[in-house]
Amino acid sequence: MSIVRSELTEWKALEAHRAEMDRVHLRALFAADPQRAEHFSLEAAGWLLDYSKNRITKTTLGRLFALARACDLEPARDAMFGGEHINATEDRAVLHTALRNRSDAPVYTDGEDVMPEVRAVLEQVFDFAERVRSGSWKGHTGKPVRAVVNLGIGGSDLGPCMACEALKAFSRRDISVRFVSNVDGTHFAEQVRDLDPEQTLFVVASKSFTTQETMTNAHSAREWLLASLPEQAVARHFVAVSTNAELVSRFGIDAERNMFRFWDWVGGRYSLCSAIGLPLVVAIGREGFEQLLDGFHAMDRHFAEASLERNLPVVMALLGVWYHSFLGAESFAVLPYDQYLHRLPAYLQQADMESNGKGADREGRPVPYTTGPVLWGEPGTNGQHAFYQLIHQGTRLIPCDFIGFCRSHNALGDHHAKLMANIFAQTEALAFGKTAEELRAESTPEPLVPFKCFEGNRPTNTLLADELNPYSLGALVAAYEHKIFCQGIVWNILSFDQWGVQLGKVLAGKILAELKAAASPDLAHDSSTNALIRRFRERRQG
Ligand code: G6Q
Repeated sequence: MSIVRSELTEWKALEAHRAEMDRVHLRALFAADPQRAEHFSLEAAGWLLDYSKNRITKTTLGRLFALARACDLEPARDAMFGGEHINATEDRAVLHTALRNRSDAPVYTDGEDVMPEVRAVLEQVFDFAERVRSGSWKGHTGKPVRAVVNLGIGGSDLGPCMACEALKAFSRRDISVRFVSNVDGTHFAEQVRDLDPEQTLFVVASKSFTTQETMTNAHSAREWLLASLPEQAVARHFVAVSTNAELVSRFGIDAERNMFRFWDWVGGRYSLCSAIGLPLVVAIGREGFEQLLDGFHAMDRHFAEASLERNLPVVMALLGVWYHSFLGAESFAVLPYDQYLHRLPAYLQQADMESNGKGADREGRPVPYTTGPVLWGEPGTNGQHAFYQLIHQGTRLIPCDFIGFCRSHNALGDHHAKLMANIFAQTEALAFGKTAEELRAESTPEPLVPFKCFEGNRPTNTLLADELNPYSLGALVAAYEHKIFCQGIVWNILSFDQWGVQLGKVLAGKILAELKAAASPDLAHDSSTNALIRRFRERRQG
């Protein structure tokens, strides 16, 4: 049995340090070191991370790096890149980094180089997407595709959906790429209501090809298509991204030619660079997708090679550990100041919360400290007029990542300068606040002083890149992926399984049968669940 993390000397050193840092304000830290921004910034793969507005000193960082080393972070990182079965409960390797390996180096797992297959599937995806983009892929009646509808959920939806939104400026506008994930029929109905079946291509994206939501939507899509086209049309209007060739064929899709494979060592929430990215390739083309892979790869190499002290994902991870495990922060906000990134918080919510929302350590013991935070966020500046109040003056500590770009794709008047003025102003206000003395100096009426005071000392990171493009998006997502990995290592949890998703699925199957039963079923749930099921059965006819 390994030592519980919170028993490590390095962990205890940080606990002791917390007491010292309790009294330290960012105002004092900045006043004491005029070069603080320089001392607490680093750059990787086109991104600047300014982490100077955090409640840290060199001592804090030194102790965090010591903790990371005590947790064997570097060997753990090498084990992931090296194809070891680090997803222990599913006995699998975790090799999303192979999907964007742009070097000639082989990547081995179980004695086999996965790169030839990775490259072959990528070529198959590029070739197919190009046929859709050029119009040479025709629907059943000979018309080109004008809409691609991805049917998938979770990891088979959030990545390509987020990236298609993020990279709209690089996308073909004459082919509409849409996403249907929810089992709520409204989602499907609203996404297809203005589409022409003759010009619509469905991508059934499901690693297992058994997921209830996706298969329900796939069957509804089939019915929708066959309402106006004959059975043979399925082969021209459906393709699949899956690992399950048998079920794909049974659905009527030619698994030989129109199924795009991936592998069990690609976790759903880490699958954007696999064939799951197909709708994105249709949108931005081969060149754009390759630039995305380049960005991912550049951050992967940085993470694999840089020292912990100069390693952007490692620093982001350890700052999170500091706030969540030592300073009591329960949540973490991601605030992109770019409208194109409006789905990024939802995407990262899955990446982070499904990975590190775990309560058992690697040896199955309950962890005596808190693990992954609640991740949330909205694009700026909308959030400023909604929830920022609580971040500024509420009683909770909420570390935030502010994400921005020096250039805009839509340079209308002074919009972009205004947007960026807001991002910089927010991190400044959060760090430095406004004191009672400053308010009095401005002749604020005394009764209002307590309400207008901003304590400040609210920690933020600023992530700044020149432009939102496929490369910078890839590098950003990779940074968060590796951040999550590092935190999982420090917290000694298994970041790559998701057993917590299972229970609800099993119970929903049982209740579905009860909802559909013709005669009143014998219900053996708790009194609340029984009553809700009865009420729904009684009232659903309106
Ligand atoms: C992600 C999870 C989960 C998964 C979905 C869809 O890491 O495993 O979100 O991606 O449940 O699964 P399928 O691709 O098998 O339909």
